[in-house]
Amino acid sequence: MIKQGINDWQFKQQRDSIWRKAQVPGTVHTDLLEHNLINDPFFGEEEKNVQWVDKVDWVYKSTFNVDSELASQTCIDLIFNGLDTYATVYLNNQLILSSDNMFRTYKVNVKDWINIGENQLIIHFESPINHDVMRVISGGINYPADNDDSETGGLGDKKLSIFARKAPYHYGWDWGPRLVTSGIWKPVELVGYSDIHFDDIYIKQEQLSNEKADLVLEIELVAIKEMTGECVLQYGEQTEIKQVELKEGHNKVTLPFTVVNPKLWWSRGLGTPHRYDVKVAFRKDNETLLSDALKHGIRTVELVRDDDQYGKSFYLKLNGEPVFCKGANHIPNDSFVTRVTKSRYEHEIKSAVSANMNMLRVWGGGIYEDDIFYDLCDEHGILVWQDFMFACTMYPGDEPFLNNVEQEAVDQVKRLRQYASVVLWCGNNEIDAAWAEFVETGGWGWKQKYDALTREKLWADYQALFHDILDRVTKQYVPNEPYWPSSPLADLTRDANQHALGVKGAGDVHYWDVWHGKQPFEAYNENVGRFMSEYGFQSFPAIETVETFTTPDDYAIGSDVMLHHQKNGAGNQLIKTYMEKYLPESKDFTSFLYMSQVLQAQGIKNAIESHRRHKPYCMGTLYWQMNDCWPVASWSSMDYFGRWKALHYQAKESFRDIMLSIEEKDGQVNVYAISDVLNDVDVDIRVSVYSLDGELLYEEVSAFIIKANASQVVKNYIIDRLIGEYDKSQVVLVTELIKENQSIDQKRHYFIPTQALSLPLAKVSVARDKETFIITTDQFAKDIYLTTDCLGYFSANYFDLLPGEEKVVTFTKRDKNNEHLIDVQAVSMVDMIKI
Ligand code: BMA
Repeated sequence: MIKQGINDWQFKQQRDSIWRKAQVPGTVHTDLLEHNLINDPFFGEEEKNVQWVDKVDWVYKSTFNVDSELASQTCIDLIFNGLDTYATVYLNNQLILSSDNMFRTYKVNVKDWINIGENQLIIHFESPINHDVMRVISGGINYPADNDDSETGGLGDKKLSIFARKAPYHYGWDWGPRLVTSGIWKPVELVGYSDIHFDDIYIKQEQLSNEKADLVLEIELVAIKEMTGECVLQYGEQTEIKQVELKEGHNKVTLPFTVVNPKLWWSRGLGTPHRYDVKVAFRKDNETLLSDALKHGIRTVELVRDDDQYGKSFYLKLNGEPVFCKGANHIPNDSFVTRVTKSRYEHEIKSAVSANMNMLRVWGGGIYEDDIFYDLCDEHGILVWQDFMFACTMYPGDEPFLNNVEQEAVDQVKRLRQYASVVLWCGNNEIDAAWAEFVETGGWGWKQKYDALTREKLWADYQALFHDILDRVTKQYVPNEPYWPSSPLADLTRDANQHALGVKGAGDVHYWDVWHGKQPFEAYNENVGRFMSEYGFQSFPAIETVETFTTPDDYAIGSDVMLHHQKNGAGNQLIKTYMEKYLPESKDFTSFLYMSQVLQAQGIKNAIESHRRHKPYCMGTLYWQMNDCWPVASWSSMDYFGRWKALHYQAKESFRDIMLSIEEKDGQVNVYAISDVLNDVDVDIRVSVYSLDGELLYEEVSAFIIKANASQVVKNYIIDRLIGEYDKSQVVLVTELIKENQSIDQKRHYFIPTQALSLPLAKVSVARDKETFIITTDQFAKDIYLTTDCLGYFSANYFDLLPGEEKVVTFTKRDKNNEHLIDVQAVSMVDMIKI
């Protein structure tokens, strides 16, 4: 087999004559930016000035040489791993492909058109807007895609994102700009062969027990002519060989084998994410004609939905063990995904691991992620909830569209099923609940906008897509893995019980009554479902991030530029309203950014810990959202540059595998011990009350056995008795978990909102001891904020200290080779407020 990448590219606007150098993989926008033909769309309000880019056609061309060895192969496939989106492809003036789906892989045998020596490949990208606009203008249905920012795109209310099999968020979202890209977003390559070629390699799992794993290697291969030979599988230390007779054309070879005493793949926290090294080869007469290598994790996964006293359970069993899923929703890391380097993915997944997560949901309004992402999830034991790319609107149901989606699903499932981390396939984001077919008054008011016939059609189209096609494809290609048609969804009853309207005792829940519904943070305590797959609260990124898209003149939350980087219309007002309720008033713009992060962290702490306290009733908590695709005010815990917000540090504390959580209810505090590990653990629990001056007022240490994989109340106090004559506003409850003389968790609780605390003028000090920093304070300090001039993250940040306490923190640099000695600064909330 001979492989050759097509690398030297040029691009131009269709009607222009000047060709310019292009980057492939890439997008038109990033190429224009490279040549200074547009300003950075992330700066200021520049997004508005680049809206013309998606209304014109673009052409990419590459002139490349093919040597006689490649040209003489019997079959020469030209493989397009990702064309965004409406592309017409010519090889040496011969039309070879018309494509209309950025999520599909297209393969064309170009044997008849390839030349020895120079060849020319030309790809025309039709404007996705021009391509689809007629579908609305000519009396078609105007679909309810609320996030499609057609206004900014100059299209009034015409939502076109529905028609293109292209990342929905390109058209705008409530955290993202509208940047409708075109381009070659994945590599183009030539693959020539004259004997055989692997089309697909899959290791299917049949049976798994502690003693053995029964697996089947399934290979799809193309043979140019009939031949006999042997398939050789190297699986870890073991070798399996099968004699095969191949017919000309497409063949499927299966090779069943057994791994004795298999090492299983576990998610982070439950065990090691073991993967076997696998090599698959085809040998003929002792000569290896072809070989390929991959890694494979052995695990079973089951979505358990059993009737119980509350309704129906909803949890994953990994290798037979119930897993409490902890993590966040992932969106694409950039509006221009081709800019996302391996190191950015590594930073994201390491940040998930460092924050004690074990799951990310690849949300349906973005992209099926790059292999690097899933490979990292496999490596680090991060489970993936994988949506298909459909979100927040109804979709067409014509034959060509459905066929296109079916092929997309086949391509993506076959690509992603090899990753042990991908454990759940989900049809779409929020469409079932938004439409709410079986509850007339339910949903987001979409169905009421259409006449009876259109309504019927839209729901029938929905069912064809999410209840038939995707169900069928997953059953066929991943029969042992769960498919869930929509998130959120209560059940599959085809009646009013199906929709996740409100919090129910079945299915998964997107809980937005806090934030969109303006409910207080305390509402998180009461509104817990079986699996909380979305909930969130916004904050602003840090000033260093704001500086990248503003000038100092824009430093006001209500400035045009800051408003442009806030895509949720009600967002700023919501932040202000909640802030007035919970936190003191910030003294200036930078302080407001800080305070918004503290607010977000406090809110989401409530949610996460409430969800975890409700284990095993609730078995999953994924906040909205992990990351950003540009610098913006959003629900993310990590901004566009990967800077951890206060929430990310809080998530680390609240996601600990073994931890304490304090609940205040009806004049009492309940101290919970929550464990996500599979064995009982002996600990000491220290409960103490301190005055804010640092005086110990009460202390109690008791030994305890924390039950495996459970949540339990370990201590309970009547508040009035616990704090006695002391003033509620002057004390803090500190609980600590001690294992083998090591403090493994500490949680604090104040009996009044932060806003009502009187904050003394604390002076926080930082002392360095080689690679660690020791933080102390002369007076009570709230939400101490450590900063440095280097990219990376601290082991802890936004923590409280009493005088006399010290906190030791370390810093993980993003760039390991960076020798720079970091300088750490510390401030606390009192430095941020109006006094
Ligand atoms: C959920 C998500 C996104 C959205 C977020 C915040 O509905 O699925 O569509 O960005 O809420 O509104």
